[in-house]
Amino acid sequence: MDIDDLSGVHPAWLPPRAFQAIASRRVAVHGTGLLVETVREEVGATVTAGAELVLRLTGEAPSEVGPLGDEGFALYRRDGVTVVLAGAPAGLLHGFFHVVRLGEAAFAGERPVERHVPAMRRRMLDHWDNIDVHPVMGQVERGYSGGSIFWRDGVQRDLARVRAYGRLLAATGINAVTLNNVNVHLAEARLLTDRLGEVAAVAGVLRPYGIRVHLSVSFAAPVTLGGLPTADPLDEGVRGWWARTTARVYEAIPDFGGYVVKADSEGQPGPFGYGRSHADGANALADALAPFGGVVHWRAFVYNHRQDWRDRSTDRARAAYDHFAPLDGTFRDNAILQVKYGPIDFQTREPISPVIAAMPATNVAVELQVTQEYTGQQRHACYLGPMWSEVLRFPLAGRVTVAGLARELVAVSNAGDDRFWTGHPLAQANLYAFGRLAWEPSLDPLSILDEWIDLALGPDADREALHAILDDSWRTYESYTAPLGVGFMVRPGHHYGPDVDGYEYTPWGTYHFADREGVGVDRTRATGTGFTGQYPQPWADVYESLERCPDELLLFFHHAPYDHVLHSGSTVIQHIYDTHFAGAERTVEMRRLWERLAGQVAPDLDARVRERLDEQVRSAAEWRDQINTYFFRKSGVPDAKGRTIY
Ligand code: GCW
Repeated sequence: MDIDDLSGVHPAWLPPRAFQAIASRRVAVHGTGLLVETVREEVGATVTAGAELVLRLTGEAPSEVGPLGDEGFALYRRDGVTVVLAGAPAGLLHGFFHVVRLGEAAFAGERPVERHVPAMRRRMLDHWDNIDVHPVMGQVERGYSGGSIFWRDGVQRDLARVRAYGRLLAATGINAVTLNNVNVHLAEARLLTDRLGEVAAVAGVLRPYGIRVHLSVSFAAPVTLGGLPTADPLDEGVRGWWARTTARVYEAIPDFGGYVVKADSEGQPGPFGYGRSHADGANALADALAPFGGVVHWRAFVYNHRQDWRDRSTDRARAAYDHFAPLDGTFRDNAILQVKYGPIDFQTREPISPVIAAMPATNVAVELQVTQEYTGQQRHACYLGPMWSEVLRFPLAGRVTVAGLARELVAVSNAGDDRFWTGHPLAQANLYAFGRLAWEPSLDPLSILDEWIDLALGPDADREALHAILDDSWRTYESYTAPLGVGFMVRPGHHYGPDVDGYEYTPWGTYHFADREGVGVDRTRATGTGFTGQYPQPWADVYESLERCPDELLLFFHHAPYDHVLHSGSTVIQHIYDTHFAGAERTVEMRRLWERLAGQVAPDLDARVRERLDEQVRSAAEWRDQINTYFFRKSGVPDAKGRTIY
């Protein structure tokens, strides 16, 4: 299949079937503007009289509706007419896709006025796409869905696929996309200057869907692209270069979103190289963007990746807080600190990053990972909605949740040029769920899954079987991989499959410290790295205490003896054995459940899911056997149930 030909591409959650309810009705669209035109195009023919669906752009919402802002909409149904009202074109587009999601339900009975306004002002997907194929990371860093939809082998691709992507994203509520990898190589760096035309072309294609384009830029760009002797953020020449370069970007793309920066992180250049703070660095770029209304997303993922494993005083988990919390209040308004949800790195289970609560005077974006780098790489079915929902609802600062503290939600996309978009067809649900949760973090992740099933797989697909496969799949994945929040234990480099000691003696700062007595990282204030002290109460004390610490995070915070009794009543070692046997067994059950979908979904999709589930079953057994054998050999404690451990 030619990948630029959309005919073979799965329609994901926008199949023609999803539009039936609208297509069979008389629709009126009132208003002007690019996004209103998009709605008109989606609707097809519109009428002026006798409409059963009215989509109206109006400055005025009914008095019982509060302000709708730039993107919100109101929906009601009275006297047989369904009405969507919006104050701005983007709101009308989101309202339209909401009606698509509702389907026939949008045209039933009466509906009181509902107000839908996004909780997060920016809902952004970052692509870790490279322009040239990177010798180690490939076309898309941590991409498991084929190639990039933007570039292939150094060249920009036909944009038909990008257009289809924009449409899919708009239908979930996404409004910003960063095109290129945060690890910026020279080819991507040049998107800012002589390759700007490529960015403008993508912006032109995504604009009708209400999506603004952002770029990852290199902090060293004034040197590498501008030929200046320094990239010192306080140097006048450097500031002038950013100002001029940014002005040219806005000449080409007036609604350009802004920059994303990974600085002083895993080898990327940054302000530390010039003896400056990260606020100095972020503010220099923020100042260049401010006249045009742009923003800089400055990543907090700053840590020492050249650590000595023998040194027990350095704790990677502490790094972001240690670097950034003292800078609270010194960032410009248009500088947004982008913080990974956990203190380490997108693990299957981590505590919430304490940075999110530590910077009340800073705009914070929380970053999630839709691409399943550490959660099965789209070979394992792992529905992440429940994890993200748990993260967003977590009361980190008194009663204030993560969703309440974050101004924005960002995630690394899992989409590529694969015919199902996401490699594993069931991983589409993750992309869909991210957009929906970013719009409304209080949504139930299992209802979101229902929406996706309805739209993407249709009414014939066995919903019960799909829920049985996916609802707990994140916890299942957790159960057969690294235990009790300790993280990693993956194969170095590509991060797929088990390798308990793979990172144990490396410089990366991700250790489990298993010995014959116990396992886990002592991050307490009393005897460990003191990381627990970065949390507000009650968490500082809850995590500090071996007794009070939640089971699922025990080994993140404590070096616990194998015979320590968990809240569940099991010991650490027996928990490891039990969960690994049960988790691997569960994947066999998932594989069996999929059989119920035979004949209910397209044959190519069916075949792809089977192939992936087979691999999941194989891989889960490998995880089980390696983890169980490792801990049996370390501890000498046999399985109480006498099962096979090698
Ligand atoms: O999870 C790690 C990945 C890197 C990635 C880095 C980051 C883009 O292994 O591939 O680099 O995080 O978030 O910057």
